[in-house]
Amino acid sequence: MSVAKIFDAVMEYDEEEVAELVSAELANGTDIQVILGDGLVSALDDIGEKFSAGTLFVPEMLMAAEAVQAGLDLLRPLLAETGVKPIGTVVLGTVKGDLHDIGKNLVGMLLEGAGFRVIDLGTDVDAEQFISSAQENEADIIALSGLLTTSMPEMQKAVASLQDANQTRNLNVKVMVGGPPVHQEFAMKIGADAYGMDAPAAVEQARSFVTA
Ligand code: B1M
Repeated sequence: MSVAKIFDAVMEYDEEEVAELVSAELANGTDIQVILGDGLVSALDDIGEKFSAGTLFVPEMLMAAEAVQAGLDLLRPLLAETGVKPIGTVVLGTVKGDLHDIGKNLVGMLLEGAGFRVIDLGTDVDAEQFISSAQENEADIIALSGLLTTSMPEMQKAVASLQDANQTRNLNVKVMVGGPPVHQEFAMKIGADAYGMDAPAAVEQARSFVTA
């Protein structure tokens, strides 16, 4: 038995096997951080690299994310119990008027896998909801997802409101945007702090904000 088997089970998209192996490692007394880091997260990093290189695609990335989620479901309560500190808090949602959530969920799963606390506000989220939640949860980052062309002006509004809130409501929150109609130039134009081309890139950006 070893965490390498968990890594392999994620790479084989085998949700049940991941859950069984994680339970067995926990029963063996293996450190949770080792299960998380060497078993689950490193597999997702590998999947992310393959996705970015174009050697595997969204369905495989989703299956891998679901397999990791099966393991995370078992670890999450234990992580909370042992008081392992999250590396940061991200408020995540799909912007107002947009109901697509598969990509957002994937971003959320990878962020959780990387050790972030994720407050997922769901879909059709307006600027004030993002800001209030960031304030309540002392978030480090707001992450805006959008799939429709009409989501772009909504993102612009949300970023402008957040910049205003950073000045007037004593917030210090970074904002990143992502989704198919969005690109780096647009992100910079609307004043976002970062653009995540895909879910692994969103994790990298989020990591850079909390380690800077
Ligand atoms: Co919709 N839809 N849809 N749809 N839909 C698209 C987006 C569309 C491109 C299809 C098309 O016409 N070819 C088109 C948008 C056109 C446009 O505006 N440019 C479209 C349309 C028009 C619509 C409706 C208007 C259709 C209608 O009713 N007439 C309607 C709108 C509803 C609304 O939102 N108000 C609608 C509805 C739906 C369904 C409900 C049926 C369903 C969504 C189900 C759900 O999400 N639970 C749906 C689907 C499934 C799609 C497609 C087929 C697939 C989207 C998806 O989940 N991709 C889509 C066409 C397509 O993309 N091929 C389409 C997989 C997902 C993993 O990728 O979300 O891109 P994605 O996420 C990626 C990256 O973008 C990135 O990371 C993820 C992983 O790498 N990313 C981030 C995403 N968010 C990020 C945030 C970040 C960083 C990275 O940081 C903050």
